[in-house]
Amino acid sequence: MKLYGGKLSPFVMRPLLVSRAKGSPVEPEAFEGGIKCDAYVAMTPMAKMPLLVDGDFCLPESQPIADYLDAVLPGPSLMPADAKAAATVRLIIRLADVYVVPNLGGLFGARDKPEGVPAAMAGMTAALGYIEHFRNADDDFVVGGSFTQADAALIPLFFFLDALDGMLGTAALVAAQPGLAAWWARAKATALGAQAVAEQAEGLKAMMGGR
Ligand SMILES: N[C@@H](CCC(=O)N[C@@H](CS)C(=O)NCC(=O)O)C(=O)O
Repeated sequence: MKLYGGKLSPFVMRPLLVSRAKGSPVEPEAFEGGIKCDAYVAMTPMAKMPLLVDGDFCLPESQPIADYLDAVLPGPSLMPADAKAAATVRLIIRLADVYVVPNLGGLFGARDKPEGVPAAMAGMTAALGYIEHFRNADDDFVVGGSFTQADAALIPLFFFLDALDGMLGTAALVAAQPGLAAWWARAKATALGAQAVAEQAEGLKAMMGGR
């Protein structure tokens, strides 16, 4: 199985975290020729990372890849057995993709498009509030007492809220949600979380060095 992409991308880190949490890491690699080359676009016309290739099966999009890896790799399932808890995991991932991700894009693009920052900050404030609303603030992990698909989705997104803090004060947005703030402090102190944060930081440094 090949997972294509770079570890800075929160969408690549999501399935990588799932594979690591299951004890069967599928480490990503760069696609030779890059993600805009004809061979890559032939496999995924969206020309984005990540892309999973398993034999002749090509699967794009972080969450379907994360779900596929959860299904085919050995190791514990990262979806709760309880139907309500599983639905909450799916809901939180959906809230992250629908509300957090676009606003993160707006914040990440602050250098090139500063006029978009106030709306992205307001959108991110709301998005974090939605997640805070639907999770149990006392849970050790995003949902429940063990690492799930929701942790794999949120950890690499929250990395950017820390990373952008010096420029935009984004850590305060997390601090305003006490349950999420406590989860994030715990998550990045775990071995899986700390490794992801360190690898994304390295990727960000390399990207900034190239600008
Ligand atoms: N919805 C996609 C988003 C993937 C995505 O936007 N990937 C970015 C990297 S963070 C990318 O490949 N960007 C390159 C481009 O858009 O040209 C997913 O969840 O996998």
